Amino acid sequence: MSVVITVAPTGPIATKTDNPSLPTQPEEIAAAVAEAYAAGASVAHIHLRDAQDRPTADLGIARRTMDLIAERCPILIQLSTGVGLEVPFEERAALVELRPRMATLNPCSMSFGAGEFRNPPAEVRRLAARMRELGVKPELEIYDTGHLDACLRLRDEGLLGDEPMQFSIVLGVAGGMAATPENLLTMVGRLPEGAVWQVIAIGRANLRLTAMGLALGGNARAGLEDALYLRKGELSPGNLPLVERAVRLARDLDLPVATVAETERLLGIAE
Ligand code: KMH
Ligand code: ZN
Repeated sequence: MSVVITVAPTGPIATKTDNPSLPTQPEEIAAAVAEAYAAGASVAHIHLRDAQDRPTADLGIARRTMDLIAERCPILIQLSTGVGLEVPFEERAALVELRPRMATLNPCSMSFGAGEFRNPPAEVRRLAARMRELGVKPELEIYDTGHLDACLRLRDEGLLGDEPMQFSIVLGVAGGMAATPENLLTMVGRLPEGAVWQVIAIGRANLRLTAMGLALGGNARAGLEDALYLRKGELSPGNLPLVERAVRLARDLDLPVATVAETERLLGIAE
């Protein structure tokens, strides 16, 4: 079975002060994604920033970024509807109207570092239903065991569209599960039959838990959204070294890296 590599070039929190190589503007993000595609990534998880580098759900910026990426490579675009903690849910949800191939769906509210990540149940259900209508595949972001149960309820209500369910097991956000091997094993053991999944391990545990995820049959995500450092004390000089490392890990485990067409088939989104 091939492994899907997702690049996550920019998240909602870090700034160029944290890592000067962080791409924030549409051209920078598109360039980083194109390099990651050439290295083996078949999915790009996209957060947007405004001209002041603040997280935004501005539809013009999103459209321009999607266009710039599409001009450069055929990678599958997954827009983040997480966007940023200060952005209202309705603005975040409107991003799916651009019909990216995929978008994230965060099922529950939670503390998130020093802030609050608001995902009220009624709004989550509305967004899930709209994504199903538009044919936008959800990537379900689960930061705790109860988040998985919330996703199973959405599935049981028929709100998630076609199988397979696609999960990101997020470990290491202050407010969610800690980034430990035990937590990863617990979550993987509870996933429904046939689910597609990857680990998002934030910060220092990123490399080890990404490797563990691959060994357990998961996909992998790499990029500055999840890890600003290549190793202790060494800032990553861009997204490419992180993506190349994930590709290398997969190949060293004798796991072929999925092309875009293979990824579409694995996720059930072939056109
Ligand atoms: N930033 C990660 C902790 C999203 O964008 O919707 C989770 C994430 C969620 O990638
Ligand atoms: Zn994200």
